[in-house]
Amino acid sequence: MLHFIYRCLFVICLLTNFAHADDSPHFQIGTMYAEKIRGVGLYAGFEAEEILPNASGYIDATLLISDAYDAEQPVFGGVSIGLRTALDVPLSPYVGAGLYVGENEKEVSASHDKIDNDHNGFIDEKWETTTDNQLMTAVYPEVGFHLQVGETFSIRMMGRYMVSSFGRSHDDWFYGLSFAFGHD
Ligand SMILES: [Ca+2]
Ligand SMILES: [Ca+2]
Repeated sequence: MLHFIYRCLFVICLLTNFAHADDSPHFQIGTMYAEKIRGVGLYAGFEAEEILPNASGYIDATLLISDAYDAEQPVFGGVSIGLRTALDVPLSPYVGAGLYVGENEKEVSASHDKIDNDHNGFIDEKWETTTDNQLMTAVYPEVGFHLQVGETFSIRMMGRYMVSSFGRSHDDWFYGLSFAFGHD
């Protein structure tokens, strides 16, 4: 799990440098929930304004947890990137779209891979295991409201319909709330 997080932080650092030029990106943190697949999402990252005219872009390190994705290892760690419309008014509806790429991590049997996985000098003992990662990607449209509170703080309420690479029975609406900090 840690290497997911390191990888995500690395990507965020890249974006922070990239987006540093004019407007400093806003730090955002959020949570979301999907009823049908009993999914929970947690994310943190940066949103940069005016990546395109009247549009902001963001990148978040994102954990998605649902036993509909994987009953044994339901925690997927990854990255979300996306774009949202942005109007310079205190309360505004917005639309957006994004992409999620993540993976889980599971221990699987490694008794037939011709590798000494536990480094004890004997190859393919029956208890040897190795780590396997299952990749999931999802694309999503997003709709919601953005509320600017003062100069440095904003709240976003949103729904995103996550269309999963695992198939249509894994698709669901995630409803979320996020908070962003930073100057315009
Ligand atoms: Ca061994
Ligand atoms: Ca082995």
